[in-house]
Amino acid sequence: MNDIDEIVKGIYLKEPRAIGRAISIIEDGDQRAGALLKQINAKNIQESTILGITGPIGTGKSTIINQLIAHYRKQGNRVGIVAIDPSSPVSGGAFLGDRIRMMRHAMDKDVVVRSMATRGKQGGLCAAAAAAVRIMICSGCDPVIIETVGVGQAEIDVVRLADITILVLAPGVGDEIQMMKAGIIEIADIVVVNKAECPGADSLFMELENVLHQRNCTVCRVIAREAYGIEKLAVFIGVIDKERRKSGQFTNKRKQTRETEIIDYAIEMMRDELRRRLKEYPGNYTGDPRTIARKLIDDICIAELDTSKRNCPEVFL
Ligand SMILES: Nc1nc2c(ncn2[C@@H]2O[C@H](COP(=O)(O)OP(=O)(O)O)[C@@H](O)[C@H]2O)c(=O)[nH]1
Ligand SMILES: [Mg+2]
Repeated sequence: MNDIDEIVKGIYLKEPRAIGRAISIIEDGDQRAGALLKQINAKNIQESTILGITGPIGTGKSTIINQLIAHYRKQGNRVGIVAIDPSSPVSGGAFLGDRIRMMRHAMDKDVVVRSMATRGKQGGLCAAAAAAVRIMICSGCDPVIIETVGVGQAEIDVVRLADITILVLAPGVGDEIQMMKAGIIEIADIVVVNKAECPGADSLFMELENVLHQRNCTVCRVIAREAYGIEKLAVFIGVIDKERRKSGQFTNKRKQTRETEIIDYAIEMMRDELRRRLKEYPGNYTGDPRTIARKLIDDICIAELDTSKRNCPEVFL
């Protein structure tokens, strides 16, 4: 048995080391990644729900996640967490803080935590995060929670992997208006006003209700530190999940995510191939760029007919 088989077996047996190694193989772009991903095909992939939790740093995302973990563990569910670390020098401390807070569940084998850095991985982050989610689902996690700071395109892309997106805001923390501009608020299914005991929470709540009342988006008040509002939040999540599964919206969204992923992969593969071919292109690319582009693509298509075997990673949810 080669070690990929060993790792795959370990994932299904819920072995933390196998799960950790598998995610590293994907994250590092190890050449065994393709072989590994081919074997990660959980039949239950549609049964697990993926939650995206996003919002500015310091609003209480990690605290809420800890409370949600406790909630789902009480129900007997195994929980996965993929924390996307913005890896700026400033957030180094915040990231460490996350780990410490997660320690509450550190001894629990049915809580799988993995953080991933965004640094230098804009393109590949989404694929790696998707793979990590999938590996966790294969190991029996439901739900899998993705935590990300909702800034930048990379993070928005990651949030799109989620079936249900929760935006966490808090009075006096972060720039809410900026979040709205960033479009994160557009994709939120639930907006949480955390730190509800703090001054400014009520006006933030009302402002959000005003902005969001035309949209089918729930706003709820939470005091994560005291677990206040967590049960209610979990009920909202459960209701949305149930409704979407019943209406077919759940499957549709997964299909859309899958399509986007396939296209991203195809473009990535094309880009490398085009660069390579362009280097070998005779002349100085004089003439109409569009015509040259067409010719390059036609050449690839002709070459493709001759090669049946292509290395094609599969990271589908
Ligand atoms: N006052 C108050 N502080 C909170 C609450 N929830 C979390 N915090 C604090 O807010 C800070 C940031 O929380 P954290 O969960 O790390 O936020 P994240 O950066 O969004 O993950 C921490 O010091 C928490 O203890 C709350 O309900 N009320
Ligand atoms: Mg955090």
